[in-house]
Parts: sequence; C-alpha cells; structure tokens
Amino acid sequence: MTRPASDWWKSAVVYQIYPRSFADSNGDGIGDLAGIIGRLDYVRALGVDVIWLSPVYRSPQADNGYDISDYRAVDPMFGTLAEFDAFLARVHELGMKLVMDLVVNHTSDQHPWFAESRSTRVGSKRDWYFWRDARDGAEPNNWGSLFGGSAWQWDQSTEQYYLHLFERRQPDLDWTNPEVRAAVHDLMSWWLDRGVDGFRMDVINFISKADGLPDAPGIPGQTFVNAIDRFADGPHVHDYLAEMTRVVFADRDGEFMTVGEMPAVTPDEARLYTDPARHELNMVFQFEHMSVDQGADKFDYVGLDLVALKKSLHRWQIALAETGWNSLYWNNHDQPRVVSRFGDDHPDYWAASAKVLATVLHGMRGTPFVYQGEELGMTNYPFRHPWELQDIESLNYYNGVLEAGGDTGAALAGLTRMSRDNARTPMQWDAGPHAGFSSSAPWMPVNPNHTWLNAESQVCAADSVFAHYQALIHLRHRLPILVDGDFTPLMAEDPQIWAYTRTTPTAGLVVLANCGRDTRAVDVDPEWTGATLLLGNLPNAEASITSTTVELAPWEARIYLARPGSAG
Ligand code: TEU
Ligand code: CA
Repeated sequence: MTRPASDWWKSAVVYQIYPRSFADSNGDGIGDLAGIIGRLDYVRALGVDVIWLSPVYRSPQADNGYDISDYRAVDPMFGTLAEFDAFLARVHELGMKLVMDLVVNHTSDQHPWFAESRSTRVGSKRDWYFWRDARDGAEPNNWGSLFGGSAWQWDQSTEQYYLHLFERRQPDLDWTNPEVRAAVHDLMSWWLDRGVDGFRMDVINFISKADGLPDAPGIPGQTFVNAIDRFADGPHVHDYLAEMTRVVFADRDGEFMTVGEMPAVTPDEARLYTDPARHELNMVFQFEHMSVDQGADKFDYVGLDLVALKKSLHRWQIALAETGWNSLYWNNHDQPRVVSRFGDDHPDYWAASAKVLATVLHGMRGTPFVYQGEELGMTNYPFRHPWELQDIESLNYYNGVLEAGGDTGAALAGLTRMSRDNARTPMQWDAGPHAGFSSSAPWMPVNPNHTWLNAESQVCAADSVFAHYQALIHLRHRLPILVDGDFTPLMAEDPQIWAYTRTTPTAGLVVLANCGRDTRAVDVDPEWTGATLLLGNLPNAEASITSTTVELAPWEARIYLARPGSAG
C-alpha cells in the first residue's frame, strides 16, 4: 500500500525532549541546547523520526518555560538562537524532523503584550487578555485554576481581574480577538520560515472559552470549582484551528506535523479535530487513560485497574478507526514514569514490565511518542521531603493541604506517586557523578538508581529496554500493518492479560502480554496457529504458535505475525 506523502507522520515515532532535564553542557546544572546537540546521535540511534522539543523560548520559568515572555527568542538558560539553528540543522542532517512546543493559550505575565494590556484599561492591547470587573466585590466567576485557587487575579492599578486557567503568571489570551489570532499565526510562520517541521500545541482545546464566561456548576458554598467544561472544546475552537491551518500551512510546501494537547477531550471531539477533511490537526493528545488510577484529584492514587486502562485505550482505537488519528503515549513531562505507574518497578520485573508496556502501546494504531528516559525504563523518584519537589503544581498542592490543616503525609505520598516532578529528574546517561547529565549538581536530584539504570549500560546490550524500543520502532517502519491494520481487542475483561490483533485482508498480527507476576496460559483462536514470532521481551519464547494455548511468563509480551509474506 502506498501512502500519500502528506501522511508521513502516520508511520513516524516521536521522541520528546524536556530541555531542562536532558543534558547540561556548561555545568550550571540545567540542560541546554548545546547539551542536546551533543546527544543527538543517541536519539538517532533509537530510530525515531521526529523530535518534539519542550519550550526553549525566553521565559521567567514560572512553569518551566510554559510561560513565554518572547516567542521569537531562546532563553539564555538554554542557549542562543544561533545554537538553536545549529541544533535544527543537525536534526535535519540526521534525517529527523523537529516539532516545536506552541504555548499560546496563555503567555507569561512578563510578555510585552501583557505588560501593555495591564498598563491601562483603554490601551490597544487591553482586549488581548480577559479583563473583568469584580462581581459583588469578588472574582468575576467561580472558575478554579488548574494549579489551585481562583482562576482570577486582581490587578490593583487598573482595578480589574484577569483570567489565568493555570498559574497567575500565565494570563490567558483572548482568542475572540482577531489581532491575537494573527499574532499567533505570525509567530508560527516565523518558526516555520526558520525550518521547523510543525508544532505540539499546548492545551489548544482551551483557547475558546464559553461565551460570557458563565459560572461552572458547583456545590453551594464551594468557592472555586473545576470549570473545565467551560473552556475545553469551546464554541469557536474548531474555527480557530481551521483558520490557523489555512493561514499558516496552506501555501507552504513541506512535510509538517501538528498535535494538539487536549485535556478532557472526548473521542467525538477528537474525531472532528483530526478528520483530514476538516484541516485542523493531524492528531491530539487525549488524557482519558491518564486518569484511570486517580480518585478525587490527580494526587489521590487509587491503584491501577488494568481492565479500565485497556478499555479506555481500546475505546479510542475504535473511535478513531475510520476517521481521524490517535497519538499513543504513556509518558511526557507532566506524568509520573510509566514503569512505576502501570508496570512493576521491583528490580526483578522492572525491565520486563517496561518492555511489556512499550509493546502493547507501540502495537496499537496511531503515532507513538517516547518521552526521554522512557526508552531506558526510567522510574519514579523516591521523594521523601516536600523540599525535594520543584514543580509549581506540586508545591501549590502541598502548601494547600498544609494551610488547610490536612494530612501532609498523605499529600506527599500522593505527590511521590503522581507528581510531574517524577518526569523531570535528570536523564540518566551513565553511572558516574550526576548520571553524566551535568558536571555539577543538577536543578533536580538524580535518581539514585542511575548507578545501574542508565543509557551507557543499555545502548550496546541486546536485551536492554532501549534495544526493545529500538526494535518496536524498527517494526513500525517496516510493517505497514502496524500503521494501517484494523484493531480488535481480545480478552477485554481479563485483569492481567493485554491482548489484541491487528489485521488487514492479507495479514495479521497478534499482540499478547502478561501484565502481572503469575505465569498465565492464554487461549488463542486456531486461525493463529503457525503465526511466527516477530518480537518478544524474554528469552526462549516459542518461535511460532503451535497450539491454541500460549503460555506467558510473568511480564512477558510477544508479537506474532500470520501470513508474513504479505505483511500489510
Ligand atoms: O499541560 C496541560 C495540563 O492540563 C496538564 O497536563 C497539566 O500538566 C496538569 O496535569 C494539570 O493538573 C500543559 C503542559 O504540558 C504543562 O507542562 C503546563 O504546565 C500547562 O499546559 C500550562 O502551560
Ligand atoms: Ca546548562
């Protein structure tokens, strides 16, 4: 099957780099562009097609670069624009593409646009942001910030409130204003002219708020409520994205990729965003599978229900089967490490379970994303004290519990499991001081397990987690059935076995995985007899399916291929 060149991203694998934590070249303890350049051969060796670079723009770093004060500059902490150009050139030389992070739901409060907006009620940029009068001497509505407290901040000098869905230093842009949209289109074009290959768009389904900013339903007496329904997938968001595509991409030659980050997005909305006929986005990041182990809030860890996790991802596979396209991810800079979360980070099962999770994700239909260190099976950090946490969301949560006189021990336990800090400890390059990340103490502590869990020990080992990721990425490039094949779940109610098939009229793959510590026998349909082993994560797997029962060792995964002569 030949695929149109414009669909190249359907068979691509993306690697996310979080620059603060990847590689530090100048010994200030913070990762930087020169550090990344020095490690690009490693990324190339993994076999990925695209790098997504988390923000390196000029920023006061209130939210680690997701608060941008100049969209056309590199923060000195990360390097210079010249170093960025050298980095981009090297990425292209190595045959990869670069996708930039586009953070335009909000800016930093230090952005000149906001400085002008806040300076006077009658200025030309006042209506670039949401300014509202007090209501009965208090906030204009009951929306809560996603980082805690109210979503409104009082400005003393002009005596109005401004809206910030995230931290108070991240004021929301008002996209109903065509000048705002044009300014965003301009900065996107500026980066595309520089040679970048697309964008990962931060909380892009939040850019259209409900008209009139109405209160969200809350419990009487509750001050600030989670108002996500008032700004996720709002009334004009599809128009804004279609307009963006038209203005920014329509007259441009090249192979681009766009992915929209979309908390709370539903499958029906995602199908609209990614329907190629609508020219909005190539794919979205949905969050449903990231909440299956959360209770009352994201730090209320309730344990993994594997059936719920499978059903969630399977539902998305089926929802976007005919129209639209999925992204596939376990990790990013906002999520705890998957081997600690959905796998088993006990030393006996750590490597096997990291490979099982990789196998079931990369076997599905969609574009897989790998977050730095995931390809090594990096684990959560053993946080013991609140002062080890760095993230604004973590700190706000902990301090909120402290001020309310709540159970800080439970709060710290929840943060240790679920906080974003887990994703942000330094990349573990080797067993040496600071894990080879920096020549001096890094901005976040290095995981003590770097003495045995590191890149140097894995890149040349044939049975490493890294080698398994390499093999999965290679398979995606080699077998069109992994890209196009229909997805059918098997044993959906089984609490330990994760199994499904991928089929085309002429070939079939069956993915079988044991997500637990007990050996399990799996019944397979007789039609799979004779299928041959493509990839397994443990030694001594049967080279083909010889009966209707396949026995899987603890945390074992295998991919079998039927009718290999016509794989796709
Ligand atoms: O995150 C958006 C988001 O809603 C969550 O993923 C967030 O990390 C958290 O779970 C809220 O409880 C994006 C970025 O990925 C994140 O790093 C930024 O902090 C956020 O937007 C604001 O720009
Ligand atoms: Ca540095």
